[in-house]
Amino acid sequence: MGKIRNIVILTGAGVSAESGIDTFRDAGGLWEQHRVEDVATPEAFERDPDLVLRFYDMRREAIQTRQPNAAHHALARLDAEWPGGLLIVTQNVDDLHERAGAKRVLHMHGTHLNAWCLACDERSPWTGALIQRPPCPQCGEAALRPDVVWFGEIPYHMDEIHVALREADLFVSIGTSGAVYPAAGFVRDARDLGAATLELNLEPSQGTLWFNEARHGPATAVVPAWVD
Ligand code: BV8
Repeated sequence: MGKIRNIVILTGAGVSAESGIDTFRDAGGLWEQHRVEDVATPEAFERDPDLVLRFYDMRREAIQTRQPNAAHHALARLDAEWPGGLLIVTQNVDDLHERAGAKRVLHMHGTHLNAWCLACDERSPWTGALIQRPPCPQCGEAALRPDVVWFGEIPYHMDEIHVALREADLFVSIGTSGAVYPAAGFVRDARDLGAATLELNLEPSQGTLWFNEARHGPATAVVPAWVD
């Protein structure tokens, strides 16, 4: 990779698909006959907390029984070996990048590992089913929600992400449909700021025309081929 010094990698549900974690589109975007966009919102949590907590308990259970795949391992190798700047910005709430050994990872939509207390505003490890209303380890109140970013909520780490995009020489998008903002807009930011852009995805994403290059196929094939 010629004059590439700093790389920003955006990953979505497609990078974990071959680990057996449903993407949002594969599940038909449905949960108990609700559209995911209608379940992953503060309004849904307000209206029917049990439905939302059941959804996240199920997602957390599924993640805990899955393993990183060859795409996660290839990205972890790149992270360990790349001498320049490298940042993996993931939209995923699973921790498969970290479990493959990646270090420079930011979860812009939060993570299934933590719960967030609506009484004391503290985060703590999410240890048991939230549907059981466990007491917050910090304040004891039964007011825990998943520490994930719902639709209409502000993603985490946006400042760090914009700094990394400004310094990026290469922006790579892996396993994302480009349906959800602001993540779906990063390719345009990177391109406007002079980075080369590459899409690695099973099929063309909604933003595919913004990429200089696109390689389509399963992540466990196209990501190691690109890294190695
Ligand atoms: C924000 C966490 C303001 C929880 C998620 C009206 C009202 C309110 C908001 C909006 C509105 N209209 C638009 C918006 C903005 C909204 C949005 O974009 N809505 C969409 C539906 C139009 N966004 C927000 O609300 C965001 N917040 O805008 O705040 C703001 C913004 C900036 C700065 C300040 C303030 C918050 C969005 C975050 C929502 N939370 N997740 C949870 O996970 O449960 S989003 C969730 O869905 C995922 O995290 C992920 O990001 C998204 C799904 O996207 P993908 O990861 O791409 O997954 P998908 O299934 O769609 O695609 C999979 C891809 O993989 C496919 O392309 C497929 O081909 C490919 N694939 C499949 N298998 C493989 C593969 N590729 C390779 N190999 C394979 N084997």
